[in-house]
Amino acid sequence: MPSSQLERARIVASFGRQFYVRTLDAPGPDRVAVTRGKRTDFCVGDEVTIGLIGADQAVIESGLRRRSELIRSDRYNVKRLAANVDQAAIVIAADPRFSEELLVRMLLACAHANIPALILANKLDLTGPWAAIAPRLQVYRDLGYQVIELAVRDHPQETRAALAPVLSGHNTILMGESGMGKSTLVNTLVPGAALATREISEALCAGRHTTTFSKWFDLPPESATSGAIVDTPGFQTFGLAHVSESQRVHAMPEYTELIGQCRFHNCNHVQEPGCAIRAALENGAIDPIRYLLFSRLSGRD
Ligand SMILES: Nc1nc2c(ncn2[C@@H]2O[C@H](COP(=O)(O)OP(=O)(O)OP(=O)(O)O)[C@@H](O)[C@H]2O)c(=O)[nH]1
Ligand SMILES: [Mg+2]
Ligand SMILES: [Zn+2]
Repeated sequence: MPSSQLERARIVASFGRQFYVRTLDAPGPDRVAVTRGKRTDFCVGDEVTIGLIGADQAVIESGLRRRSELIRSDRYNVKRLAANVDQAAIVIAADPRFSEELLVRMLLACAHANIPALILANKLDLTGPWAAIAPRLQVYRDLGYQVIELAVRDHPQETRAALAPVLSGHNTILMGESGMGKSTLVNTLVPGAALATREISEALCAGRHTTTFSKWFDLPPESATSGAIVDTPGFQTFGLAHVSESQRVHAMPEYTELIGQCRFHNCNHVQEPGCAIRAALENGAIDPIRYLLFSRLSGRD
């Protein structure tokens, strides 16, 4: 059944083999969409052409070229988190205490995808646990990452004001572990986001409480002059099978200027004599926790 008229659309939610699409050129209702054949490698943010079916359904005919693609992967699977985002905001918090290993992994994935990352440190109101993470935040600031401190739940106004300059004009993916406050932040920035999420959950039969699928929200004028934000489900692992050893080293800002200075060109930066990275570690120029986390990343995951 070929569709008569094709329109450009964006995938604004993806759940298994089902999608929600929003037309790009002319306003219209968001539609449930299915793909033709077996193609399922679309993800939220993808721009596609669709054929309209009735008032509220669509079929995805083809995908348009991705300008960016953020993925995580293990030996067996590649999982696309979002396409066509130009910025990542990694949400962390003191309670539950964020995993710094996952933070390192997310930052490496962003660097590999050529997507600039910033860090949103949420739950500033939890002063006790916060004291324990404050020194770690400073390490990331010293490396050049922008770290923005937020108390999203209790200070929505301040949250919008703090984020407007960084979100305006960008398509930003929110990523991080479960319970850090990503959806709370989306609900603060986008009026009606919770309701829209419930509606999509029902349409796609994806009910449940925490976030189970990714969603694209266009930002309203009160939060940013333009741009979009993508809410994603929290995760417990973040595989980097698609990032080679050498790409990982290049994605560590404190390593980049030392690359090529080790005595052996195939140095693993662990025990080899004449290792420039070990030397920097020993004289305090490299943070020991990041060194340890990085050296523990196995080549396969
Ligand atoms: N104390 C405190 N709690 C917060 C803050 N922001 C969010 N929370 C709480 O943290 C919990 C988790 O928030 P969510 O927004 O659902 O977290 P999420 O990152 O979307 O989690 P997943 O969807 O599971 O990935 C909720 O109980 C929020 O009320 C904050 O600024 N301070
Ligand atoms: Mg959520
Ligand atoms: Zn070395």
